Amino acid sequence: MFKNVIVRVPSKNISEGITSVDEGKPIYEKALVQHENYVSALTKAGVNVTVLEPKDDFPDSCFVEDVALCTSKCAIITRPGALSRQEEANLPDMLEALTQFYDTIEYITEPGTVEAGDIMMVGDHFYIGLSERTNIDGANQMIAILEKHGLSGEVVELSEVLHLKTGLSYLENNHLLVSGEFKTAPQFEAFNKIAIDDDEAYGANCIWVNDYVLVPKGYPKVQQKIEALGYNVIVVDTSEFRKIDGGLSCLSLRF
Ligand code: CIR
Repeated sequence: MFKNVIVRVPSKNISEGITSVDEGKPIYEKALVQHENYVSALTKAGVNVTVLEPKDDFPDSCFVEDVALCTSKCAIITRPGALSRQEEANLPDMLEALTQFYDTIEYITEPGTVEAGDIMMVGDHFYIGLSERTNIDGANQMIAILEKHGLSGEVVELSEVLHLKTGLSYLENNHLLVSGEFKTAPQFEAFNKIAIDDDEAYGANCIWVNDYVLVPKGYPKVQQKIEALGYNVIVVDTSEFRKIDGGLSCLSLRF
């Protein structure tokens, strides 16, 4: 069960967020409304939501998932691989928020880089994607911290997507949404894999929150497959975040 979630209101400069797609720039006012609806969906799923103030100097700062990993034992502040995002991890209000919930805060340090969008939690085990944002030094630091707290981690190579969880979502009960390169990855053989078609690949980024699953709007085949597993689905429009490579998981820390 998740009890708590931390989110950050989108920056006025969200249109300047990093992107790899050519889908136009996010419209700030629309992003704000979509973010409010996201918070409402989380509230419906029964979690307590801490909403941090926007940070206009950081166009990507609504994607709080990348700046910390929240485990059952400690929170780990990351060191993002994207230079324009590195200071997001040091914003004092995030540290303050985490300190309210955690006695132990750990840190990834130079030359390690980690964006926690690359980390998927499965119980006490954490899969850590090696990407353009998360390097092996960062992954090894993360594994050492996890092991120090009685948890475990392993690395996963990835090449096609931005972050590990761009293409994978763990829905608990051994159910794993998989798209693209992860459909055949040997590390995920033991899961009940739910394969997502390439034309709905963005829909592979869903979030499980206490038997609800939040699914992005516009991915009917993904929605149907998740409903068939017996989950209550809440559909959330993320069109503005998609324009800068962001999805449902990226917008929150859940713990
Ligand atoms: C970035 O490129 O860093 C942002 N525009 C998108 C971050 C998405 N975060 C995530 O997948 N966890």
